[in-house]
Amino acid sequence: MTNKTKSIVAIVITIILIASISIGIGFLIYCYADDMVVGGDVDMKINFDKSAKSLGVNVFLSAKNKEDDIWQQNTLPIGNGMLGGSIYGEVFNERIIFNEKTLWTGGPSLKRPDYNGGNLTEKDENGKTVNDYYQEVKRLFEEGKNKEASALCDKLVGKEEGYGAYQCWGEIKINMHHAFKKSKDYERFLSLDNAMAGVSYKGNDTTFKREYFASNPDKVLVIKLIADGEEHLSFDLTFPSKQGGISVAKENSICTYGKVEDNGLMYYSRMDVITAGCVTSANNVLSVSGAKNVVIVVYASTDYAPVYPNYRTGETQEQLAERVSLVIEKAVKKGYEDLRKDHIADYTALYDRVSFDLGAVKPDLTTDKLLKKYKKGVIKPSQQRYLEQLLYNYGRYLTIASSRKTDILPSNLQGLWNNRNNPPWASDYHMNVNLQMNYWPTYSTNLAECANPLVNYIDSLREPGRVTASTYAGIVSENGEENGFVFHTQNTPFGWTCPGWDFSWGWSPASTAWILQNVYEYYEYTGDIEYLRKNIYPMLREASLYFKNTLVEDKNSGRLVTVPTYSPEHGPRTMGNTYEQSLIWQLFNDTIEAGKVLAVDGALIEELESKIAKLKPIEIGENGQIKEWYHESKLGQIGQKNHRHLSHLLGLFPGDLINKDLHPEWLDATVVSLNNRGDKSTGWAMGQRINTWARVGDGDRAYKLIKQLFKSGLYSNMWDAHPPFQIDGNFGYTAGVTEMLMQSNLGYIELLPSLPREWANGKISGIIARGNFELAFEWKDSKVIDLEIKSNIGGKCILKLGRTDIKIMDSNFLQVPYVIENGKIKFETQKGMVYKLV
Ligand code: FUC
Ligand code: CA
Repeated sequence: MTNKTKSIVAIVITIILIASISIGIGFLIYCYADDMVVGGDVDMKINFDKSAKSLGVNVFLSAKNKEDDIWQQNTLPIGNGMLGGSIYGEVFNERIIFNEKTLWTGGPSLKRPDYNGGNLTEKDENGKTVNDYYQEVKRLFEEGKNKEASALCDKLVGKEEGYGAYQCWGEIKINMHHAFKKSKDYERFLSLDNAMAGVSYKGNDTTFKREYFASNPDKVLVIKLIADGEEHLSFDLTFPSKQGGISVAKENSICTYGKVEDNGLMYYSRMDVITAGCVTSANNVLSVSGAKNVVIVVYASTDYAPVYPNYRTGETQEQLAERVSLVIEKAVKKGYEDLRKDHIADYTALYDRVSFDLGAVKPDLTTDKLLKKYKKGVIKPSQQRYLEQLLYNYGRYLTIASSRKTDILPSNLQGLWNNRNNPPWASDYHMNVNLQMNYWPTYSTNLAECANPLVNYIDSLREPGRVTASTYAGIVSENGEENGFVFHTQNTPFGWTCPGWDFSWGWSPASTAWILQNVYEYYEYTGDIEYLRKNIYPMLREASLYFKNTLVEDKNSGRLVTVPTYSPEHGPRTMGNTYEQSLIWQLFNDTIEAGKVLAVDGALIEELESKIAKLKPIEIGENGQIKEWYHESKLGQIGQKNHRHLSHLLGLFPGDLINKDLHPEWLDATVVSLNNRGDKSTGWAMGQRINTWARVGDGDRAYKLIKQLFKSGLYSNMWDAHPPFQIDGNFGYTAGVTEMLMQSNLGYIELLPSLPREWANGKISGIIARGNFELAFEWKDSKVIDLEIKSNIGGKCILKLGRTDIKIMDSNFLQVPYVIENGKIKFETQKGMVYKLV
């Protein structure tokens, strides 16, 4: 190298060095000179600058079908519990997929006169009933003939015919006759603050705006279109059914109706247009022209009723039409402004109960772009906190949109949004984690009434569940005497309670015990004793009877077990396993607790107490793990490593069996097992991991999973990707974050049990602890600095704060006496009083 080249090289290297250092410093400044403020008021909005069709899709999370991908990744959901829409926001050919929660195939039908919830009641070609096989499987396991017993389990299945699927109702289509070819300044958003969605764009100097919402008080879905400028609105409106129904346009209404081909379920929808512009109708089309603003109101219903065994209201087509029309006419009369006002008041009454603040600042980027930055790891902390807050609030938004107090069905695998007639897993009610997860955040985030449809749905499964208990397990309830009901992995609105058509995913009596934990939590959080007495306890009692009656003694271990058992969805079939034993333990535990609160069933409670002691769900294996099967010794010897289900760890979350107070060694073993299951999973399995690590008390690990979820588990519309879209993961996240900030399942309230380093400063208010204490607190440098507790029903409050140097003042500024026991603060509260800790 000549001297000249040497010096050029040196100069180039120096320039590169200086450049990279400044880029580095620049990036650091960009990241950390970030104006995070706890206490700011930040709009919670999912927004895009493109319509669903124009926004790209994530190929890694793809459904492999373009149409499905555009829908599941990019549309924006609105809902009022019973019905909803997913909005594309197309400028020229607007589409809104319309859904109503009861529109299902399957169940009773003229085609299936013998429909009975899928139970196999006939004898098979060997002249045997499923109960014969059940008894044989039990005997073989008892005799230690595991191979024969396992093979015979395949006989313990249900039918497939008549299962059905949640259906897509149809599509609201608005074909605009714009005088321009291209629009500008496009925006599409969903505001979580008031449950309003919107689209706006400009064309020929006119601003076009649309607003969309689904009102719970008025039951209708509403769309308003506005043209602000020279141009007018002119478009064709149709509402084709996805069920082949007839659509008739007349004056300013379109009525779409028919019967579901498979089961004769009647459906009827009516859509009315209100405008000062001109409306004409022909066939199935309403044509609007010369309008400055147009309001579209939609309502729909079916003749489904959640009543065994017919599941129909008994209405005639005319009565159904009249019921739907009355709702529409009332809404039309009320007018847009009042509909909107009442909708927002109704929604915010629920949504505003909780506010969560990690110091986010409203970013000036669209949601898809923010998510991309999060994925690439180049997002500012204030923007990252924004997305984390947004996803938290979204879980609450989606709960309010898909499960309201008076709904006749709970939210399903997709909440209530569905673009096809053969959705994944029929978009049904899955109970080996999914429906449970849908309702994990409901109580703690102050939405207890949104769980009423769940409690009622489980109640509605008791009658058909008795048929399953007797058909398979020979547990007969007769002459008004209840001996037990049961259902398995998957359910429908038509009392489908039999095991699935394949044992390896379909057999799961423990699902019954599991979902009853969600039901019992209604009481734990609200403290509503009358509701416990009338609605909840009868279910707990009857399910406990089923398990009490099916438990047998395992001669080898002396343990009381159910037979056969299967840990979802891997490993061998055995006599008892940790999954089933833990869930029965929880059910007995809750039944005993409830029985004592109500002072009823003394003898039964005593019997359950003697049985619960013999369940012995937890054993620790050679590698210090929680065994999933009792014959497991080394970790990983049985089953699939990294399996998504955490079935043997349910005693920790959502259960009360494994905890740091009573059995720290079990908690340690849970950590070994959790590590073995790994941090890489998808959809709900990430949600479950976040909650479980939160219960372990490891906030940094829970946060690592949150980051992973943001990087690989969300679509642009922030729906959770299993993939495909499955809503449980959204609810799992919201529950998990709450669990990181507050836990209350061990008889006391613990604040910040799993706070990650990244969330060192923050504020949350309105969340609920068991015992119905409403909490508002702020933390700084990972320590609680401010706490207010509202006692909604009175009673003793026990607190674990991490500090005891406090003073308690009530709303009358009087100092409240307290005692300290084992580092916990205990004081008596009065109903309605707010306590301030200083
Ligand atoms: C359970 C899970 C599946 C899926 C299905 C709906 O069976 O194991 O992953 O989420 O539910
Ligand atoms: Ca409990």
